[in-house]
Parts: sequence; C-alpha cells; structure tokens
Amino acid sequence: MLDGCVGWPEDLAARYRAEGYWRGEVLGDLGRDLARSDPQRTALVAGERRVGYGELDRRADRLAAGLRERGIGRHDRVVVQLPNSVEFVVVCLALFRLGALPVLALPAHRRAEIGHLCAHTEAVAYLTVDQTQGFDLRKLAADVRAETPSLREVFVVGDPGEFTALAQVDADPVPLPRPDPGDVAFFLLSGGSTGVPKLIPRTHDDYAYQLRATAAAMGFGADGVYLAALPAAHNAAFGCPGVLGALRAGGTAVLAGSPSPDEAFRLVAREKVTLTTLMPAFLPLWTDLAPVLGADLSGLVVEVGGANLSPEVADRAVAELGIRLTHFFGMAEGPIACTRPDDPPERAAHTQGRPLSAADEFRVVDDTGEPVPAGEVGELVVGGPTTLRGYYRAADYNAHAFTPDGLLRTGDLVRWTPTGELVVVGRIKEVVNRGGEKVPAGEVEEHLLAHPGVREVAVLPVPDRVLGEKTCAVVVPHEGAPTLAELREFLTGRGLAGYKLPDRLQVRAALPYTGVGKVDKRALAAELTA
Ligand code: OOB
Repeated sequence: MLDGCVGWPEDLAARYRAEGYWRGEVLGDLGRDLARSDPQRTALVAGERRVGYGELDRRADRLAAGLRERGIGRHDRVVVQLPNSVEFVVVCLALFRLGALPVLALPAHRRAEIGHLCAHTEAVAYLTVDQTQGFDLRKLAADVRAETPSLREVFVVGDPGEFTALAQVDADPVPLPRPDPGDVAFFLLSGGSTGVPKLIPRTHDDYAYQLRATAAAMGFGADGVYLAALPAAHNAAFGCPGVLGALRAGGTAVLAGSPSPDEAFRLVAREKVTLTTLMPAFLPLWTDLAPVLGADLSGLVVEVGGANLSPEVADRAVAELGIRLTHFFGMAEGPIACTRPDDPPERAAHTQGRPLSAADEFRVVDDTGEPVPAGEVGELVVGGPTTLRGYYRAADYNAHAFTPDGLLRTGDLVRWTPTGELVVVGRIKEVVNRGGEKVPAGEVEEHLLAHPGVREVAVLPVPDRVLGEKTCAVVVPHEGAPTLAELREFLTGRGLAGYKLPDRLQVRAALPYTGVGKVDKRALAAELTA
C-alpha cells in the first residue's frame, strides 16, 4: 500500500478476499476482454463520437506508453481535471494501467483546490483542458506549477499554450507490470470536513467490488446504457456503477455535459439509456420539463442521492415520469446504502435503503460512541469492504475521523426503520449541502478570515427551496463591513471554486459562542431560520 494510506486490518482483508468481495481485479483491465472478443461494441458515447471497446483499449494502451516515456509511473500522483469526455475515460484507464494514481478534481475547482491537491499529493503532473466556461485553465496551471516543485508536467486537452498537448502523448504499447489489486488505484475528494479537502484512497479491489455490487443492485448488465449527467469525476457517476461500472459490465457509458433536461432527454431517447444518476435538486425540473419536451422516461432507472430527497418530489417523479427511482446514500469515502429498483416505490421516497454489502457494518451511535436503542437517531459510523480506513497523509485528522476500532465517523445523523432501511435525518459535520455539491464550512471560513474587513465569521447552511440548502456567511466586521459582492469577488480572487462562494451575507456585531468558546452554530442556525 502507498505510503500515507491506511490499509484494512489483515484479518478483515483476508475475510473480504475469502468471501469473494475482493477478487483481485485491477481497474486497468476494465473493458480488456471485450476489446478482444467484441472490439466494435460501443463503450463510450460523447456528443456525436462513439468509441468501441477495441479503440478505447488501444488508446488507453498508447497513452499509458506515452506517459511512461515522459517518466510517469507507479504511484505517481496525477491531478486530473477533465469534463465528461472520451479523454477523461482514456486518461483514467491509462493511469490505472501504469499504476499511476489519478487524483480526481471536479471541473468546478479552481486555483485554491487544484493548488492544494497538487501540493498535498506532490503530484508530478496536472492534466486538464485549455478552457472551461470562459476560464483559462492554462493560466491556473502556470500559477500552480510555479508554486509546486513536484509538478513536472502539464498536459492539456485542446490548445496546450506553453504546455504539452495530450494528443501528443502517444507511443507504441509496451507490456506493463500489473498493479497489486490491494494497492491504491486513485483518489477521490471528500465532500466535507474541516479545513482543506481530504483525499480518499480507493483500491482496485474495493472499487472493483463497488462497481460489481452497485451494478448488481441496479440490475445493470451487458445490455445496460448508463448516462453520466453529473461530473464523471464524482463517485456517484464514476463508480455507482457509473461510467466504470458500465465498462465493467460490458455496457455503454454516455457522457453528457450536464443534467440539463434538453440534453439529457435527447440522449436518453437516442441512446436508449437504462440508468442514470441525479442529485435531488434536478428531479422537479426533470418532472416539469419531460411533458413539455415530449420525453418518455418510463422504465428508466434513476439513482437519486447526495442530498435530501423530499418524499413529495420522489412520489411526483415516479407518478408522472414512470421512472424507477432508487434512493442512494453514498459517500466518496465508500459507504453506500440504496433502495433497489424493484423495492416498493414508497421505500425510495422515504428511506435510503439497505447497505450495499452484506459485509458492511453500519452502526448508529450516541455522543459517547455507544450504540443507540433500535430506531433512535444517532451518528452513522461505518466500516466495510468499500469504506476507507484513513484519509491520505492525514494522520492527525484520522485520529478523530475514525472510531478506535477503525470505523469512519460519517457526521451524518440517521436511524433505522423497523424493516432495516436507513433514514438520513440530518448532519453534525460542518458542511453546506448545496444541491449535492458539498461546501466545507471551515474551508470557506479560513478564506474569509483573510479579508481585511472580516474579524469573525461563521459559514452555515440556510434552507433553499431549489437546492435544499444555500451558504450563508455571518460576518462580524472590522470597521466598514464588506458587501456580499465584495466577499465573493475576494474569494474568487483567492481561487476558490464558484460553488463554494456564499449566497448570503449577514453582518452582526457579535457571534454567539458555546461554553467552550466555539461558535454556537446551532444557535446561529436557529436565528437565521427563525
Ligand atoms: C455523495 O457523496 P459525497 O462524498 O459527495 O457526499 C457524501 C455526503 C454524506 O455524508 C451525506 O451528508 C450526504 O452527502 N448525502 C445525503 C444523501 N446521500 C449523500 N444526504 C441525504 N440524503 C442522501 N440520500 O453525495 C454520493 C456518493 C455516491 C452516491 C451518491 C451520492
């Protein structure tokens, strides 16, 4: 296992292998068998492009060889920031084959996040596109490279400017040693914690199992067509079963630019999509617009998760669209619970279903770590064959983020129904869940405190009709309070991703504090919603 990662205890790892959860698969092998037996079979669709299994495999091998010539190899970290595209998948497969480790940044990330990811992982390369939504990522790359001694290479899809075009990275395939299935395959970003984003090592064994188990739970097989409407770099669309799970099953992954109904509905019809993933905030929009745009979504399995789903929204979508809704509780850290497509619809509307794996341990505990009585609310702590045992290079943080016996403290408040389904009722971690996009309060607070007009600050969620939650910054100013527009501009200037900018500002003379001197966010939240 890579230095800086925490493995599963030996006895547990042996059990997961013996019981067939971990089968020694490596992610670089995804699609390999079909490349030989049925090379023309469609693996990926992006816009008008269709890529067969044979071509995907060849391109991944050529890119792996080209990256190797440039000195990229086993355990090297490569920050990957690409939109949903053929290149994204080819790059991931090529890095898996090399045993190099993709660090999956989201398209919305900017200099603060990318800089941190490169520095924290001592990345040797950053792989990105020339520009996105009018923002020049080559400029960002130049800034980050100047600050990050480890960063030797920047590869760019599109016009490379001063860097290397990804299209130039190409060489005849060479035999490569097979990575150890128990080793880290890539890193996902944690949705929420204090301070800077934490990195989640996912192993070949654990992720291959997640792909297999989620595909089985969703009834996704070789005839399945998965639509990635969310960023493919997010766990929900990457591997639940997502894009990688579609390849593993021998199906097709369709890569969309966004979950906007016109694009998504067109692709559902044209490609005969069988499965997709949505954050709850999009479900009312899909329900409203399907009849207007004449879309037939009946029979489509829609995995909804990532944030609170209201039963009314779920019921309406099922009744009016005829979709088969499944409700997911998932975390990039690995744990998953979900309802199954054949469950009675009220189960998906009201619960997050059952743990993915029979080997998962989902414990509901009180403040002292003791299990709560059956059916009562407590914090969910989890362990299992997909759940990490430690964040990357975060020993101090890990000491608090896990229980003494190594289970992850999720920070989510849950209870069990009498029939064994999980219900998420709230959260104790300091995260704003903005329609599924996670805004770590501590990270935004740290940036705001750097503003000369800000003396004290607390960032917390306020209810929002569309997104579920939005971000409010409560500021105690020095003389001359800054405006919301000024603060947003300030944070943008510091390179923070757009979705982390506060939506609202409240200026106050003082913040409430608890007895131990921490900002009393519970009291503040109550005041804000009163
Ligand atoms: C997914 O993963 P992350 O890592 O972006 O966020 C995890 C957090 C959870 O700890 C919880 O606070 C929240 O998102 N969450 C939900 C939820 N599903 C996730 N809160 C309420 N209801 C739900 N159904 O968000 C994610 C990963 C894989 C699949 C689906 C979602």
